Amino acid sequence: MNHELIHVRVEAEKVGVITLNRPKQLNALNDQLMNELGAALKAFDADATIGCMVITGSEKAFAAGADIAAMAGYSFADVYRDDYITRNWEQIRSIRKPVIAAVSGFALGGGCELAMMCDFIIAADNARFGQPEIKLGIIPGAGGTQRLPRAISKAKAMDLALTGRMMDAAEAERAGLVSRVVALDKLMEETLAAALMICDYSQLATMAAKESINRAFEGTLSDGIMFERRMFHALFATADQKEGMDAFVNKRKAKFKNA
Ligand code: DAK
Repeated sequence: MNHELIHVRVEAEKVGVITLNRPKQLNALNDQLMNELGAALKAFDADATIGCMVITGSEKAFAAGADIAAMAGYSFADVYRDDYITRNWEQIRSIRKPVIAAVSGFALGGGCELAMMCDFIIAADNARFGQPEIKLGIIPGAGGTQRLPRAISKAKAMDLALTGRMMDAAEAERAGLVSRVVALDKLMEETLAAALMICDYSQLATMAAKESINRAFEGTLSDGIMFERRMFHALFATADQKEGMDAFVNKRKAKFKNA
């Protein structure tokens, strides 16, 4: 597959790594980049050898938001008629395997929203998160007003979205937006170690865990618990459950077959 605005590679034959690559624009997200990202994620999701994906950017910017220059001239009629950027921003939501965001530098506006669409965020100590759209006379448009309060509380989400200020990595970790903060020069090493760990588990179980946790954000607690219970029961129909428990009982390392 040919990509111009992203780099795509496979690590250790099982982790799909996508690097956003518009360095001059701090990885500002335009239509082409989002199309390429969606296509690469879907290709990895369909590839049985891939167990986990990583999206990352540059040291200076994960992504500084949607491309403001590309958006500036649009009218309401343009964006409403064309369902502006919705069609290719939502593709990540259909990905079933785990996706980790490895964030260094700026993750602003759509960049912060893209990171939040991933399953979890590992941040470098220079990462800075924010929803500065208010400074442009708009509001977050790719889920920021919905995912941010769920991730970090209403108070902090309001603070970020209404003042447009940035939050550093330490604050983001305290607030629960990122799962861990690591030194900048260790970001990919730590993220790949997490991804490889995930790849070694049963894909059936990792997908079920992802699907179940995502349910927590979609419906009621009792529906979520019931969904989890059924997924839990269903995993007893897999060879991987037999393998995992047999390996534990016999004090050996499990070898999962995704079956
Ligand atoms: N778009 C386009 N270009 C950008 C950009 C962006 N978001 N961010 C930076 N750049 C460009 C700059 O224009 C500059 O280009 P040149 O002047 O060199 O040609 C280059 O990147 C370097 O930027 P700076 O010179 O400004 O670098 P600094 O280190 O001084 O500052 C900064 C870095 C990140 C603080 C600053 O660039 C900045 O404030 N950038 C804008 C951040 C921002 O406002 N982001 C939110 C954009 S609105 C939706 C989906 C998504 C969205 C909405 C709807 N749907 C699904 C419906 C998302 C909206 C947004 O993200």
